[in-house]
Amino acid sequence: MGLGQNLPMTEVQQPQPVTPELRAWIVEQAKAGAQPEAVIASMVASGWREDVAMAALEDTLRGFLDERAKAAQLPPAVPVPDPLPGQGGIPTTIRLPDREVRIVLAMRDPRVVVFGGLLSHEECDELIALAAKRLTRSETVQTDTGASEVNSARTSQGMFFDRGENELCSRIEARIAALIGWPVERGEGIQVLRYRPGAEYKPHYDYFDPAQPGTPTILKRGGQRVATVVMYLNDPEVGGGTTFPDVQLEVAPVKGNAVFFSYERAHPSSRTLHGGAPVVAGEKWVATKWLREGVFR
Ligand code: PD2
Ligand code: ZN
Repeated sequence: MGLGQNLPMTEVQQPQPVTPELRAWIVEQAKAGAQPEAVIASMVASGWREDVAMAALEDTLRGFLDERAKAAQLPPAVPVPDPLPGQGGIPTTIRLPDREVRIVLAMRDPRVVVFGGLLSHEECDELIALAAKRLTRSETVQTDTGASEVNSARTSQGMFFDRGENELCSRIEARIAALIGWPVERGEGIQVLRYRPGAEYKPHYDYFDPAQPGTPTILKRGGQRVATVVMYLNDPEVGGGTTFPDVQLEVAPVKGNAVFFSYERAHPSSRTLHGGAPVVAGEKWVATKWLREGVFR
């Protein structure tokens, strides 16, 4: 049976209200597995203007998904940064005020974008030199207490810069803000990690677990984390990729490159489980930037 068979008809060129019947029909198509392009094509064939059809589809499905999420007791979806907000084909490069960044890979769900040359090799070396003096065994925020603790899942050493602590951090922060369209004020300070051979970061989520008692305290400062940028500061000889087990993706740690991913819900349905694979030979250095929902002070 054709898609448009039971589609409520409308007059061409008339004002086109999105009726409850049309909404029900759109949801029915989505449940039956129809692709959005096919639904829009059916609507256009029945006399709907394409822009109106697209808006109706978007609005209806968002409402439907919000209701489903509420029923499944998922945390609310929040706006997240997106470096490639356009609907069309992806560009090969993004021109920023101070640098041209290459697009190496883009995945839609989960949203993962790999950038080539986000940092120059000199910037990587400088960041390592600044961080090296201040390394300690890595800690993670304990969401049961809100305190920072040494974590056996993370066998690296690390340190945090304050946001805007030096000219290099400010430059990198401004560049990331321009790249992903998210204000500098909504970012944490840059964290640098060093992994020696055998060190790894076991798969985890970067958002704060809403079920943990310490999370409300953590969220007072800028709200949830909504996205991560992991920047690779050197080339480990073997191992040390960033893995996304839910989608069987592994990003190679190439000096100057970076991987971005976002999570609009603080929930495993975001499919943003990720880890740092064990370093087999050589060292691995990364700088991580976490983006928050709100202003982080
Ligand atoms: O070093 C990595 O590849 C890595 C992997 C997972 C870093 C982080 N998470 C992080 O800093 O959150
Ligand atoms: Zn992480």
